Amino acid sequence: MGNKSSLLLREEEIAQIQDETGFTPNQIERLYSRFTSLDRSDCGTLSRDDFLRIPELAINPLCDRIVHAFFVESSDDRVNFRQFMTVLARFRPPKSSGKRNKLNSRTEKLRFAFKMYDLDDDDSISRDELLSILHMMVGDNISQDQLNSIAERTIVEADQMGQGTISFEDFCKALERTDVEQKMSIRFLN
Ligand SMILES: [Ca+2]
Repeated sequence: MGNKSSLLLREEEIAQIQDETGFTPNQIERLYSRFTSLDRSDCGTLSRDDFLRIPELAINPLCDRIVHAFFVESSDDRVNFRQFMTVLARFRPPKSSGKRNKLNSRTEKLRFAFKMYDLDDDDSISRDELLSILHMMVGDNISQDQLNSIAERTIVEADQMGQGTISFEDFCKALERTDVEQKMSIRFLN
């Protein structure tokens, strides 16, 4: 049930979120209506289960990791609208409408992608972490031996320090020629 009117965004909240994320007020209101439709219990926050009701997300093989990214800064396993917008801000195209903002810079996009791989949050990607992400992406379509050799080769190619793991610097270097800004952008309607 809940009282829908208490869930309306106030103007100062819109201004604050606009300032923090660079989204336009119009985009913020549209995303807020998406947010409230996912919030089945009308409590102003989302649970992991609420996220799983986004069909595009539920079919993504990296769904768990993506959902996890929304909860990194949450202490109680719930995500409020501002936290939700801060994560989405990383997917704004670099030259989108709205204010300039550092959240959608190349470095922030790379940092976000890096964290998807770094399952134990120790700031490096180990061979096992790489393997488990590869496994999530391809499922059983590729044999374990082939996955092992892909992981091995990726580490050898990316690892500049010879530590057998991929640091954030290695990761950026390996993706130097990749158009991360485009690949990690979502067009949000204005
Ligand atoms: Ca790690």
